[in-house]
Amino acid sequence: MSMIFTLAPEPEDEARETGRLLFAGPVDFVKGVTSMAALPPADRIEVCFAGRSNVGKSSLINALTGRKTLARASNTPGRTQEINYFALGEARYLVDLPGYGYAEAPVAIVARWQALLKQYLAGRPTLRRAFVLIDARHGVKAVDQEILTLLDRSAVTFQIVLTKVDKINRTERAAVIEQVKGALAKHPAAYPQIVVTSSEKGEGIETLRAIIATLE
Ligand SMILES: Nc1nc2c(ncn2[C@@H]2O[C@H](COP(=O)(O)OP(=O)(O)OP(=O)(O)O)[C@@H](O)[C@H]2O)c(=O)[nH]1
Ligand SMILES: [Mg+2]
Repeated sequence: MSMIFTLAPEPEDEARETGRLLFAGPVDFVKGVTSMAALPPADRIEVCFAGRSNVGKSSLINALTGRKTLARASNTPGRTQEINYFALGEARYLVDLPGYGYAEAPVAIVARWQALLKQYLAGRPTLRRAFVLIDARHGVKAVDQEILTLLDRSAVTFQIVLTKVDKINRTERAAVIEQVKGALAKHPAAYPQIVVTSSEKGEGIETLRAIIATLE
């Protein structure tokens, strides 16, 4: 079977409004978790944000929720060192994950984060969709492919979100979209729509809000 990958369309008015309302409501930090045993009860749908260190996971959560400092974002790679749970209204969790592919932190610490990240991605029954963020300047790398393969094996649907598109021009944008489409071809767990975003300029944010708000 060959999959057709496209860009996520602009949301319909109704979905856009559902997304706007959900994200304009309460969003609360629940807890930071460093072991699977400490995860909150699996009692509602959750979506997570995975990606290489510094790709913009925490910034995207802040842009979605319109709160500048809800998730800790920083230019220092490895900023997010726990699995951070945010309650979005009463029926959803947003999950900010530690980055992968970060070589600078002490080896033992990186190994611990990575093990937890993999256990989480492979073993959370209520994880409804994993958003895998890809820096639009870099495209899909080998270290991303490893995570995508893990998600395939765990049968967790993942959706690619290109980040930081404000940093590239139109030609580069077209090229990276093609690269991503090619990289997704061999992944059965890939959701066929790619979301293009800029947390800085707001591009794609309403689309992503609508996607999250209308997941069932
Ligand atoms: N220009 C631009 N910069 C961005 C964007 N998103 C994030 N950044 C910057 O990229 C850097 C990393 O962002 P974070 O959101 O902390 O990245 P992260 O993926 O959470 O990083 P870790 O927690 O270390 O894995 C910060 O300096 C952000 O300001 C964007 O859309 N555009
Ligand atoms: Mg972070």
